Amino acid sequence: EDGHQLWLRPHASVPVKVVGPAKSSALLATARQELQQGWQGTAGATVTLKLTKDKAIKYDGFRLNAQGVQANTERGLLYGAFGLLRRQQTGQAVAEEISNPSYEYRLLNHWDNPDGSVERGYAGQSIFWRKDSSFVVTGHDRALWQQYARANASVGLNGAVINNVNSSPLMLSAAYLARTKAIAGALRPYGVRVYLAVKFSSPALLGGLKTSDPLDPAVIKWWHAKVKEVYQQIPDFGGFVVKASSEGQPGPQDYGRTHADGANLLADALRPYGGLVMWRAFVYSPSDKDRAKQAYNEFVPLDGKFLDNVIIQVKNGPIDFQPREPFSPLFGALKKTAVMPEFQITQEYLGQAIDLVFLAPMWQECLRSDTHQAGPGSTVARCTDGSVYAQKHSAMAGVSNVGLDTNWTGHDFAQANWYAFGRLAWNNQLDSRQIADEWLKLTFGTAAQLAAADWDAHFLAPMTQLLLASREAAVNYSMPLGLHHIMSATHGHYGPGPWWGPPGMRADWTPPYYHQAAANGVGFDRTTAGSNAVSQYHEPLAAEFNNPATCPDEYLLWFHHLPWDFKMKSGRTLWDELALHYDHGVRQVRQFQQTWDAARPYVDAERFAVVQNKLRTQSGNAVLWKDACLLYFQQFSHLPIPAEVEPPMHTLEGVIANDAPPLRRPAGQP
Ligand code: BDP
Repeated sequence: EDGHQLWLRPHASVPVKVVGPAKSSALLATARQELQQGWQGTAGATVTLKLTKDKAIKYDGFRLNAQGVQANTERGLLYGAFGLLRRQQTGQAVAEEISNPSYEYRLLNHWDNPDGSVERGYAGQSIFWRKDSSFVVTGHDRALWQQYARANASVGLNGAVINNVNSSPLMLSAAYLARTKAIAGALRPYGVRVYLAVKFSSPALLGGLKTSDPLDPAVIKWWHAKVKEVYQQIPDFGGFVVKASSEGQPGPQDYGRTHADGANLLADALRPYGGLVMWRAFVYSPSDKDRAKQAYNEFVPLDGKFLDNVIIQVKNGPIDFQPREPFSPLFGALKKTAVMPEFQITQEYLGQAIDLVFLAPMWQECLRSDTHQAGPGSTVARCTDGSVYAQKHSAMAGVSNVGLDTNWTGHDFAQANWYAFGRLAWNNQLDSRQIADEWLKLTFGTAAQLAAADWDAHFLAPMTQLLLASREAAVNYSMPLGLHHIMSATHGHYGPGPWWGPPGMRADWTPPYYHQAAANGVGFDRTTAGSNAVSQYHEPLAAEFNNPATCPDEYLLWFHHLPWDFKMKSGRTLWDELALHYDHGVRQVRQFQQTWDAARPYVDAERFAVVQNKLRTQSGNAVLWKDACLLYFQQFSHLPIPAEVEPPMHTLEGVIANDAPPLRRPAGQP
């Protein structure tokens, strides 16, 4: 059991007769095949796939009933087939129901580079690109892409951006477009469209033009011709994702133009073909006093200036995929522009492929946050799915954790995050508990186990608890009470680094900028007396966040700089509370180890051993975080670590020495 089958493990199926529309297509063939190889219902039953024009069905949604699946699109029939099978495999009754996706476009973003490496990838090299790229597409490539597409389709994902947002202009060259076309061909039968991340300066870098100024006629002509070339190769191409004027990437601002000028140039070229522009709002410059405010400041004045096939892609929080951030204030604030959430499935800041962290609760927290922008109930989910503001298109993106590793995601349990992302993009109201329950059943449960009396009590229930608690545990042992961005960059964002900051490094890339620890306290003052980032939130949130007495503990040090002896809602001091949170995180991971050990009889030996080992490393990581952060902050607080807290097993000097960049010795020397 190497995990390669994901949540789609083969089940002993019974015969079924699938009756479909007269016309044949690759998508319909896929739907039929899935039903035939996975059917668990009545043996010999007839399932009808029917294309309809049903107003109650939205986008690629479907209607299920005893007769089969009805949908307005072929994709809908495929999703209905998978929906039916999932209900059978997880023991849910199939009742008459309509299932509509919350978002029209549900995409993975792959941060894959043309040389086959994956930025922030922890599961091996890219499944799409290879360093040796002779551009030969092998049978193995195609098979893998198809398995990948099938997994996406099974959870309703319908798009894949197959290269890094830190994009290479090469992606739009003929050789790369040819491979992109081959990838598109493998994904198409599963309803997954390909998209590309493009570099804004491609006209100059690839096209040899003197400029990439979005208002320059030659540049406009170049993009129109390029887009035409792309659609000649890939008629159902999805569109472009752009990271512009951010972290060294070129953008319209290099030419004195706005994000709207840049996005609209591309949108205009894509529009005749039905293509989209997903323009990222992850922008910040080294100069500003509070990085958390920058995206809002840049984009709110442009509201209404974007063409209707532009969607602004906004990370869940205002900084950068931290273990916990309040929602980005752009959600709900852009009222005349389509906005889509971007989540990070790959666990850059949440333990990578080592720590077991189920991210559905984190995404649910963001989606359910009430922005109040159009009155109470204007949640992030509703502000982005078209319920609150009329927007032509809606979408959600997740930065993928997939690589060439046999189990796809590095950690067997990281598969759950891929699964969860797809399920939430389909239904942004879905509860994390249900997602955990489904995934565990599909990934670990055999038919016999699902039927056995002890499986629920001894495996499913404790493991569901573990999954649901795992994200809060990670917050507790790494960045509790609103702390953020205090990881070390020495080891690629894994592990603590509140001290981190090589000489000359820009301040907003270093932890001390974010935690502001000093003798007088800790935390980033974003109140009206500080950076005033609170004012970017709609009332009553601005007032609630602004006051430490009403600000939720989860966001306390995000919005406030408070003295070490600040009295918390619990009655304890801030220092004690911080120490207890770190300690609690460590204890939670130890509990996870015990839960997993007790699950041994219900898990195959292979996956059991791998996960057990990873939990051991995670446990050590949690202790390291706790010790490092408490000892580091203690230098400023000068307060004793509370007696209930496990005493540090590291020294601060030791941890910092270990965080130094690896020694580089000349080759051939010891
Ligand atoms: C940061 C990552 C960086 C990405 C960036 C982005 O560290 O590798 O390029 O996000 O989203 O979190 O553009």
